[in-house]
Amino acid sequence: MIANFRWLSGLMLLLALFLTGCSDSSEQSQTSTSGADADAETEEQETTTWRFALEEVEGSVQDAYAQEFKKRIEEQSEGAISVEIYPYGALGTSSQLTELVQNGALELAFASPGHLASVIPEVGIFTLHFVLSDDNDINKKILSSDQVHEILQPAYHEQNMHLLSIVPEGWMVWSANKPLRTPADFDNFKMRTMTSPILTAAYEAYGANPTPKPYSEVYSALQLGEIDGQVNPIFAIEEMSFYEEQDYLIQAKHEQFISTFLAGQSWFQGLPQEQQEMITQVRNEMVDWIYQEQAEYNDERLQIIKDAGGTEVITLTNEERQAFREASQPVREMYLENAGERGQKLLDYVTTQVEELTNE
Ligand code: 6CS
Repeated sequence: MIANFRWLSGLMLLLALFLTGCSDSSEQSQTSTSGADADAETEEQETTTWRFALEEVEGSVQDAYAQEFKKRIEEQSEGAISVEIYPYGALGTSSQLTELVQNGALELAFASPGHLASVIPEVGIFTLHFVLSDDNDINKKILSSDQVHEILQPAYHEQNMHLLSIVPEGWMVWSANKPLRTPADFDNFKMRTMTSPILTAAYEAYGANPTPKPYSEVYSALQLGEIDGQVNPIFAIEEMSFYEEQDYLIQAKHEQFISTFLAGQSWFQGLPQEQQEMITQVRNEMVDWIYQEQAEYNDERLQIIKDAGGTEVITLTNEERQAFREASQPVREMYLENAGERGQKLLDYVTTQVEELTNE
């Protein structure tokens, strides 16, 4: 777990980020002198650093994405750009990372709708249950489409952020201290959720008692019995050791965990055209890559949990899922109240596409 001292060092790092401001090393070396020092500095001046913060620890799906992005950008820029990755715990909570990007203290970050919908209600669509397809090939086509990006982009721009990619991280799985097979099983169940109100409404619809908390507090809340369960993709349940504190994992395929990869809008707009194009090209080329990679991560980690023993894995039948599907429908109204016309357009587009692509 992320110990307090890591948060303290994170705070110090944050302070340093604010004090140094833009990461372009040329800005920091204006007092160059002569000789070998000057040569070394000239070399240093040619490298620009892009800081990329994650909501997850090393070894996670976000880390895999960031490492691959870093490799591709550094290769394509032939060393002119260096991508520095800050895993979860180095800087702050998801909401704090979003603020850092908005303020220009960070260039790149992940921001998951489960937290981000508090700032951009439109992305709350990705926390609604049973909206996306059961088939991830269909979800890939929809989520990487220009249409979805074009609907969402103005909402990101209004918050001084630029949406780069919508990244899947696997099916959400409930971990619990009892089997959860019907909405009635959720009655008063203390379910830890991410912090957006749209997400908490999704669990209120089942009769649960949603308990929003930052990611870093989930393990101790389970240990102390402050919550009865939580929901995350399998890879996260394994790497954050949540399964050690829970007796059941329930696969309802009710929601795909989606994150969004974003940049500061002012920063992105200020980049030279060729660098903007390089980012767009790399993110396009990584769509197939991340869908495959996350599936492998989740399969491997499920096996680790099964091998460890002590956790029963339950997969809901289609009939059992149907009861949750029906109970989840009223939450769409709340989403639309929050997300307005743009939310309506997005929900209409996604649901129509799911239907059309399923019937193809
Ligand atoms: O549950 C959460 O808060 C987090 N879960 C994952 C898998 N990624 C980031 C997010 O903050």
